Amino acid sequence: MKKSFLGRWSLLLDFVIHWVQRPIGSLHSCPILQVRASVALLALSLTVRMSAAETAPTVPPTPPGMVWVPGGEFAMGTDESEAYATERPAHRVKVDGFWMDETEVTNEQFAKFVAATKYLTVAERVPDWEELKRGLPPGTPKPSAERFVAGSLVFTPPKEAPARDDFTLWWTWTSGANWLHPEGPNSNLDGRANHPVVQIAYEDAVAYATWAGKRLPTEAEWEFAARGGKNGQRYAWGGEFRPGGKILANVWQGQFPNQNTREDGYVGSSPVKSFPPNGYGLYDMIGNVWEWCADWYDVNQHRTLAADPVCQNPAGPRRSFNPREPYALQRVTKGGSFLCAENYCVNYRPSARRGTDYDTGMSHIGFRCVLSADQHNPVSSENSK
Ligand SMILES: [Ca+2]
Repeated sequence: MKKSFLGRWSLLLDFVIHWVQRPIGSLHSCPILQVRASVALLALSLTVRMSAAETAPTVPPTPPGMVWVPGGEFAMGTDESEAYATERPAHRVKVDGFWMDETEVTNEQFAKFVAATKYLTVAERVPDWEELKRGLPPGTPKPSAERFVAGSLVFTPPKEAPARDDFTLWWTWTSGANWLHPEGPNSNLDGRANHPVVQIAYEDAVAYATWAGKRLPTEAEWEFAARGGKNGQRYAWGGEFRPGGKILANVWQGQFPNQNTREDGYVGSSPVKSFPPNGYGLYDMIGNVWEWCADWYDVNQHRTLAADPVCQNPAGPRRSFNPREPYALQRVTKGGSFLCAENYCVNYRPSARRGTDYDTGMSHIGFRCVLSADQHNPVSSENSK
């Protein structure tokens, strides 16, 4: 291609030079020559443009609802002493560019997937004991049959400040809770079409992503994207939690878990895009709902990766490891949610990370998808419009 471009270029250049080098007077005085010179210059211009088009790299069109995250090297995690131990230390990581959903997957989008595939989420299925006991200490007795009902975990705020820090005081296993009934059988999605879908287990998120022709982000991709180009900053928007007093993400205001002042306008989830986007044009990376990542969760993962000068596209550990829940099989979730409060869990930071049981949906966990540059497939990604 390059050779033919140069060949045409030199032929046309010779042609133009031939005419331009003729006496100016003759060009001006002879209309025929003026026309020939104009044609030559036009042909040259067209050829240069055509050749540029031939040699330019093919840039695929932006998939609907996604933005391009350019990739690069950054400090993943943090060295801040007040951050949780599992976020430390900061270490160098490089990720390739990728496409990312600009918002969390919404109820409306998830409904299209279910309508097309008849998919039944984990929370809608009766639990399988064989599957369930994989995440329990060996020898755990099988619960009675009446405990085996489809359901999920729902946030149920206590009326008073709890006497102890025990999440079982505000999380309730609720029969009939699922993505269509996020707070239990008496709740529904009325007015929440553009809220993030919740009560989604890891395998539900993977099933949706596969249908959409996409995948879940790695933790490194997610964190790089959440930082929005503001690398090394505590928050996705800079160094201050509330710059100028402004609330920039859907998190909890008031005393968690019993008092929500609703200062940001929301007690629960908010419609996607209710808060400003980050530097890459991504909405609600911080707050609203936690987001599944592809990686297994290992509390020591950052310490392990810090041994590498620059870790390229890390895809997570080979298995889950969390000494606080040694039998749990956990995947990484990121970004915090509408339940993250200053007085309780300050997880509304890009470096924050936690492990979530892979088979558990909760009323504050959702997801979004990504697409590698070389996986871009405009046909299959049409599914998630
Ligand atoms: Ca989020």
